[in-house]
Amino acid sequence: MKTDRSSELYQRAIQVMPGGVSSPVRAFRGVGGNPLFIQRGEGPYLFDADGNRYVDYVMSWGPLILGHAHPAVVEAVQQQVTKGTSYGAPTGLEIELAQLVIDLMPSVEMVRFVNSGTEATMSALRLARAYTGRNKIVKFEGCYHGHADMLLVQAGSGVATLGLPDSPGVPPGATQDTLTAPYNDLAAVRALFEQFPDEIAAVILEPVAGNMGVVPPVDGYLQGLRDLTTEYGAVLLFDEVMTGFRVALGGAQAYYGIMPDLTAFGKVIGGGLPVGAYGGKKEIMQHVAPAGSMYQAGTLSGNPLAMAAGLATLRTLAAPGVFDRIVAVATAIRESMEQNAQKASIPMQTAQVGTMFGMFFNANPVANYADVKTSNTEAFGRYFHAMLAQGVYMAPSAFEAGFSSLAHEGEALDQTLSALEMVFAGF
Ligand code: KE4
Repeated sequence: MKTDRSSELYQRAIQVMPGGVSSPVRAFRGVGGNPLFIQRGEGPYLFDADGNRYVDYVMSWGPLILGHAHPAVVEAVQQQVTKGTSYGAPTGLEIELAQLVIDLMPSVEMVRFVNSGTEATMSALRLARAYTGRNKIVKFEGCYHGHADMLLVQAGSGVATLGLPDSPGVPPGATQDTLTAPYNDLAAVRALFEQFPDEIAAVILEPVAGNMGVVPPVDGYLQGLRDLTTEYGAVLLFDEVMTGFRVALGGAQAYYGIMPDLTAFGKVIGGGLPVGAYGGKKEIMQHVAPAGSMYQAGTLSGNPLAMAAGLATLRTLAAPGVFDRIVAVATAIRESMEQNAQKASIPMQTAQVGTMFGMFFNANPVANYADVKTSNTEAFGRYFHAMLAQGVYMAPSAFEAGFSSLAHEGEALDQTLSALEMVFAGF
């Protein structure tokens, strides 16, 4: 691929933006080389500044479950923008999207909109602390919940990709109440509750971990966390920013049949525009200002453009048969990875839950962050660039997930399966 224009843009970008990007994981640090600069997206494709076309499985890190520039989303945003971009006052659009989230998500009775997944988890944890009157929180090694100070502890995603020992600038006071445990280890969580029986406000987790690669919960794990948090009076908080509307239409809570007390949302809920949300039991949500006294606010929260994009996305996604078609794409890719790796005797673990998928260059099963770190990230870098050379854009990090969309059926999927066959045969 000729990428001279991307290289020129990168040289300019690093002069005016740290690392030349607006978010670290976009910088290719985990796979080597410089990032491609994108001019447009269309259906399953990204087109870079040099005019190269790629089948895209990053999908803006999850939001674009219908593909790039889906007509329903474009139409909704075009209609809305002619009425202005933001009012700073309530709109009917927020009611409609809140009701749709409540209809789709089994545990959610009330919703507050924010502008990102970070805001959603940060606000939901403040609410859990306000509701319980407790300060400690439990998170899991390798899970990433956005960049709020208290959560930048043994985090996944870009923190893992860059191999950061957590982050400078986070004062000890911000993380002194953040307890961590290995993912998929119930005994470790029980031990924390036995050590701090009436101090833990919430347990927050990705119900399917997607920021250390894809690591599903082992049987009984989510139910065990539900039982422990109920026993000790702590809030069970599902961070469904990535899994929401993606592992199932009703998220991981529908897929596994576990009811959290609070849920954080992002990504798909905004259809590619900046939307986050948190929601759950009315009894808890009523503590949020101005109904209650737990303060949280946002100039652009519930923005009408973003609401319109989210509504168009979820309504299209909820139509009969649509979600299953998107799952079928992810299944075809995961199966192809397994078959081609086996044919080429490449040690590989794959994972897939609904429309998100991942793989590790690892001969052994992967159930937590310590296992993930025994994977071959050098091989992942070679795989990433070999796929890119075949015109397939996977996540530029071994600690991320792949995302299928409604647009990937047909030619784009065929190109992907051929690329996987070629790359693994020549690995
Ligand atoms: P945002 O603040 O980036 O909208 O959401 C934070 C977040 C919270 N919870 C989960 C489970 C998430 O996956 C994320 C964001 N994910 C990363 C990468 N998987 C977004 C990409 C980026 O950081 O640029």
